Amino acid sequence: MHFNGIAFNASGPRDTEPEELKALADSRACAITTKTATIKPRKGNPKPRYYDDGDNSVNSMGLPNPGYEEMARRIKALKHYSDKPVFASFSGSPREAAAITSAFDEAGADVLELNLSCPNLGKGKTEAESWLEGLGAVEEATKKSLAAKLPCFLNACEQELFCGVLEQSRVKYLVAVNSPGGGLMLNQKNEIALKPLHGGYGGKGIKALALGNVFRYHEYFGNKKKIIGVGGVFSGRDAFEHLLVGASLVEIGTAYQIHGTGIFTRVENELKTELEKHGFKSAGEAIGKAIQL
Ligand code: RRO
Repeated sequence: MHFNGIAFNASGPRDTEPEELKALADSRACAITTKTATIKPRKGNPKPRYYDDGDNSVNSMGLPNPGYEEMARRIKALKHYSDKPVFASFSGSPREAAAITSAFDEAGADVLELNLSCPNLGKGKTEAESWLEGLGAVEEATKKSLAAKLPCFLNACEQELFCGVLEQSRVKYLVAVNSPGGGLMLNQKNEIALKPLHGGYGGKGIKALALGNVFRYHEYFGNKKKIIGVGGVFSGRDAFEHLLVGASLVEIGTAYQIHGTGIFTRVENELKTELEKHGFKSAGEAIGKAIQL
């Protein structure tokens, strides 16, 4: 699989409708992630369900999506239009996950991305056992590369428990991190910005947590897994920091929602300058090169 760059979109913002996927294909994004799909179509939560202040966001989308059968048709059309790698995100019980995996595999998706870390579902499945089951079902359903969209861990013990599960699986891409749940923002009118009150928190404020998670995965797995850093990437410097702690690719969520596809051009251009400034000949050379005091 070839990535013509290091930055692409995180699952969630502007990646459901055919015209949004086409815009990603036409952009500098080096791959395309599709919105997490479920077995049945979902309307999602009541609006307002997204809010940002230019730096940070909260969302309580509630997994709105057209269902996996329609998403498979959109992935197929996207693969006819573009040769960029497509990461097809999905969520569900092990049985549902297996059915969705087969459909997305057949539609031409390059990487099957299991999302069991949505902060806005009643039972946010962040237990290691549910991952074991889900990954097992997905592994049986496809021979293609697998990715896991991981929750934002706040402590090392819990993250290491998951590392044990991931070690037993053939997941190749660790996508870290999903939005930590329980965020709340107020708008300028002093209103709680989201109808469901709380939501997943994204943007500049989670960069430190994302870097912390990426660093631990890199310490644990070295080169055995590829880490995709997600959280607070607005600039080339942010992407560079993700590389330094161990990511080999980065995904952009809140900044893509706010700035549109131009963010990928900006991050790639600024990263080039940043790498040169610090004496790295390529992005690959910078991976895991953070200096420890
Ligand atoms: O749709 C959502 O509410 C959502 C999902 Br599936 C997710 O994985 N992460 C997020 O912040 N929102």
